[in-house]
Amino acid sequence: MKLYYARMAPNPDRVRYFLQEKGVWDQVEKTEISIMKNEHRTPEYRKISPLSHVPVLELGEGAGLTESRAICTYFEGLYPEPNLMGRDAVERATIEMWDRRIELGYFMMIAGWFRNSHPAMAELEKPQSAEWAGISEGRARKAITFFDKRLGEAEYVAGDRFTIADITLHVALGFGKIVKFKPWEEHANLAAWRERVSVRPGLKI
Ligand SMILES: N[C@@H](CCC(=O)N[C@@H](CS)C(=O)NCC(=O)O)C(=O)O
Repeated sequence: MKLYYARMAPNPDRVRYFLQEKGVWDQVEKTEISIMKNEHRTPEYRKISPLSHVPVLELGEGAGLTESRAICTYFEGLYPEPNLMGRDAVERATIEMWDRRIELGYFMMIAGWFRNSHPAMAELEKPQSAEWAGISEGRARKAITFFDKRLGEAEYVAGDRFTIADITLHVALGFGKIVKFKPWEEHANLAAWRERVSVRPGLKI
């Protein structure tokens, strides 16, 4: 088993924080891929990641996982404690619902905003679309008010304990800094939650 990951990239970071929370990040064999050097687009790498994405968890004999959440699900199975994805049917479904709301409703909007507006992405995002960037920005700003409200009702994103949904939000907020979006400066519930989670040893950079 080998994890292909990149530094300072949100999807690989989601897996890294997950494994740090599990306390097993240092035990997993890893290969670092540089996106800026286009190492994820070589024919060799495409054999394990047909979409040229990081992260990838290579499982041997041609099998591999190329979605960050699927990689987390695999590690949750290998290392069940501390539990980050739910203990019973209702909790698993609730955590997945919140995690996907963050991923699809916020994280992806930050990605669309960043990739379509930042000069550093011109090479990777062809064509860049200023209109798409603007729409994504608007949706990200709207979505975060929903999550701020949620965090006024619950201590953590999916309820009363820390889960993968908090990791996804933590990653997405960090990602937003690249477009200078720091919504915790204007949303008090988000700010209080951020204080709570960012001191966790598993979420350190
Ligand atoms: N849905 C995938 C997305 C993976 C993804 O887009 N990774 C980015 C890094 S954060 C990437 O590989 N980008 C390279 C590119 O766009 O060329 C996941 O959750 O792992």
